[in-house]
Amino acid sequence: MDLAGLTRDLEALRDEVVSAVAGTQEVSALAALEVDVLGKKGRLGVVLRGIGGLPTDDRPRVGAVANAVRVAVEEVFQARGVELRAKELEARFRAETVDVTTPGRPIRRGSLHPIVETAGRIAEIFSQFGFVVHEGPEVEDDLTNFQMLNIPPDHPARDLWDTLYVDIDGKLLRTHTSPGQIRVMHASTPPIRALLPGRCFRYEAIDASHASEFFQVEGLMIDEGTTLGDLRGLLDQFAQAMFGQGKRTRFRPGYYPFTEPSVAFDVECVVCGGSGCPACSRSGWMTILGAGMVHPVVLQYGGLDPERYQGFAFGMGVERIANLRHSVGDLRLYMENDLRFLEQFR
Ligand code: 2NL
Repeated sequence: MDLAGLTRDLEALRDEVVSAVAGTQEVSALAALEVDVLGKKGRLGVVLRGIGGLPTDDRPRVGAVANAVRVAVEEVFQARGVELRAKELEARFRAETVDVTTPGRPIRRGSLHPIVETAGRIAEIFSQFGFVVHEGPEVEDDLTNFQMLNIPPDHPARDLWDTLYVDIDGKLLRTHTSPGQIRVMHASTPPIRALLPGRCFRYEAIDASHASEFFQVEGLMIDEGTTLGDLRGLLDQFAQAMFGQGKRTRFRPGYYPFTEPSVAFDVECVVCGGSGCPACSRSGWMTILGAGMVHPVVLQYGGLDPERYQGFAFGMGVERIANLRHSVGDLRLYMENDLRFLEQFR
């Protein structure tokens, strides 16, 4: 190969590479082409190895041409590289664009079960009168669930509570939250203002108004000189807060072994306002809870001196209160977890 031939080859290679570079569309293709031309075993190198066969005098001139070709080729690679990288970045930006104005996917929100919500509202009202929420165990012993509440073994009053027994140490499922109140009495000194919400259990034939599990909220207040009038005033305030200002209330005589005297507390019918309707069996009144002055024997069992302290207690079924609040007619609905029912309380 002579000087003119090599020069021609170099320039032909340059022209070919320049148009090939211009035709590349991707950074990866450009990089492959660059290795093919400028790499260690690349085509420029192959041509340059021909210089060794030239007469020594010709070598500097071909060397200069070769250098100029290398510089020109490197420049087009560099320039096309800048173009292609910019193009690919632009395409990526377009593909990865986030539309920040797209509305978010809705999150399915849960809500409180109507029984939990009602128990919470009851606790909120009594907490405004200084009552503190306590909890007791669901599995109780006979002593705390019955005997300390003045319900001795084999006493006919036991028939008021059909009990579910647990197969260990004569334990049972609490039939009311009262044993929790006994525990509070043992753990505190008066003045006591305690509120006990919780799940209770009874052996029942199930229907619209009887369940084997239900929620109760019980309250207990003990101090020196506490009277039935204090109970009446407190419950009256509760009824107004729960069912509306101006509602009339009344006490009727009742019976519980753990209170003496015992009363039923009625509120003017929330449906008819007292004129009489099917909801109140035409009486104009609805019984919302039972209450009374804590029996002296129960105070003694609770470790308190009945000569010094008096107290009252009350208990209500949360399902019953929720039924009145939401006009629900069947207690079983609270346990079926049918979303068509539950979603009405969101
Ligand atoms: C009802 C009636 C009541 C009590 C619960 C109580 C607790 C102690 C002492 C005395 Cl430690 N009494 N609790 C008193 C009267 C009524 O509940 O029908 N509940 C659903």
